[in-house]
Amino acid sequence: MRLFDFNRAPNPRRVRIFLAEKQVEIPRVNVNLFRREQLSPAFLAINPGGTVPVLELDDGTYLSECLAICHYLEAMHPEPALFGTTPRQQALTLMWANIVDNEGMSAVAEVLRNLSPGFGDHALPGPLACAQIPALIERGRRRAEQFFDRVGQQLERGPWLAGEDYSYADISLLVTTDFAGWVDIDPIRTRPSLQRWYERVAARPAVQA
Ligand SMILES: N[C@@H](CCC(=O)N[C@@H](CS)C(=O)NCC(=O)O)C(=O)O
Repeated sequence: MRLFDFNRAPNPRRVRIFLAEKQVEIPRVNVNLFRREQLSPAFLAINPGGTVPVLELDDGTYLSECLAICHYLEAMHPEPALFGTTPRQQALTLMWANIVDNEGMSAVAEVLRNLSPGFGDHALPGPLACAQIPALIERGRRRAEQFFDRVGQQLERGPWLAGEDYSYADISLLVTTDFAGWVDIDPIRTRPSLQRWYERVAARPAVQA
């Protein structure tokens, strides 16, 4: 098993934190996104989507998408449970994980990818050349603020995003919250519940991964 990774990128960080919580180590292959190695023919043969992380299984299967990778790792290493242990907790974890991806991570990425000169002809991940649209910067900021309001409200109801237990959804939210800092969004400053949650998660050694 090998993990195709890039240590500066937020999405692979979700898998690295997940592995650290499980205290599992696997070999890593560095794919340098700054040099666009993800768009090389060799890497596109592994993941036509041109993104990291990718988990290579021993039978040669390649898994992309953090959610699928972490779900697989959970099945292989059930302790500690990070996707819930009851049908209700499992469903809530997936629900919030999806909300974080669709509303949070994608909003912050929308800002960064339409703002940063490094993404000039590459405003969407993948092999398709794609120009930036400056109007999406402000739209992304508004989407991100709305997302952080939503998770802030959820965290007023309980300690962790998906309910009683720390889960994959919290890992995803932590990575998204830190990622927001890349575009000068500070979600915790004005949201006390998010700030309290952030302090709890940031104290976990695994988040250094
Ligand atoms: N939905 C994917 C997103 C993966 C993704 O977007 N990864 C970024 C790094 S954070 C990437 O590889 N970008 C490549 C690019 O921008 O070309 C997942 O969950 O793994």
